[in-house]
Amino acid sequence: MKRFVVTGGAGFIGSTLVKTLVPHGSVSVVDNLLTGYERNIEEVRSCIEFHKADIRDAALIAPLLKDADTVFHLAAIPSVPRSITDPIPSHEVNIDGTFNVFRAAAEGGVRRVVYAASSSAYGDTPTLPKTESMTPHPKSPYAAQKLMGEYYASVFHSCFGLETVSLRFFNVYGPRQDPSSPYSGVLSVFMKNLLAGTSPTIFGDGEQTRDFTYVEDVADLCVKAANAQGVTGKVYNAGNGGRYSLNYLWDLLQRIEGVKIPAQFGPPRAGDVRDSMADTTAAVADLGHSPRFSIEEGLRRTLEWYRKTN
Ligand code: UD2
Repeated sequence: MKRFVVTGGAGFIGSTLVKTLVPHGSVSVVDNLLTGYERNIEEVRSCIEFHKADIRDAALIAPLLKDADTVFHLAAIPSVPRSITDPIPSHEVNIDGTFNVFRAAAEGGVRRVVYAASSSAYGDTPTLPKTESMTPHPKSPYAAQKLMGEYYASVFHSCFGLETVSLRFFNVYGPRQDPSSPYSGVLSVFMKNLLAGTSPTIFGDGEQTRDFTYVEDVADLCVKAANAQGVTGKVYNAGNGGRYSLNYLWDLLQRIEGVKIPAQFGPPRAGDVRDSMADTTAAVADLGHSPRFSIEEGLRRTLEWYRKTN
């Protein structure tokens, strides 16, 4: 039986991946519960191992990763604004912690590491869609940290023979995304406002666009990246290949719910990228990426989940 380790497995994306992996092998979750919750993995708790551990602690995590078939490295302190207001923890987790994970994997005989990189690496390069061959232009500490993780993935492959694949996640949304922090992803905040009948605050004019990707499509792609041949040391976009503005999505959500709640507008956020959209050609060709969820379907499922759990 294959053994999988998911760092950040109690988080929003990680917990979805854990559920996807459970039928395929034994799954260990490594999470410090900083932004994750045990309730996210409650459904599968009896068939997984859970380790409350911080990836900044190299000695603690090394034995947990040892001899795994695949380590999915999703543990991170996400958020562009959080990395600006509080840059030290995000640096320590996203760079030092990531180094610890690659090192533990290389020394512990792990076959492959799938690394959760970020579309933020592209920055504001004017060309759309973003292709993996473009020169990165990180605009925030978070973007720089996630890019450094890609470089480490590539170097651990070339220097230490560790199989690695980096997936640049593009604005993932879906059930279990936590809307309660000032750094929460925008769609989770929109859902919370919609159900409470309150106005969201849109930073800037709302015409910025994102390639919103449903969480199950991302989890499926992680599994494909673990198994694909001829892809190690490489970086792939894990997006949908579309883009929607915040104004459009807030309108769409109001139409789905049959309500009218005007948004409020605030100043643009430091470090924000204007437009983001993935070229998925390489992920489709090399990894077999085939996203299943349209934005309407993804939003409906997500909204249903927030309604049920409210
Ligand atoms: C970045 C990355 C994404 C992922 C994520 C992790 C880009 C293009 N994307 O997402 O791939 O790594 O970081 O955190 O860099 N906003 C509002 N109101 C709110 C909250 C957000 O208007 O209440 C705006 C925000 O200013 C931004 C957009 O919504 O323009 C998306 O923000 P986000 O925090 O959901 O995600 P983003 O794009 O920083």
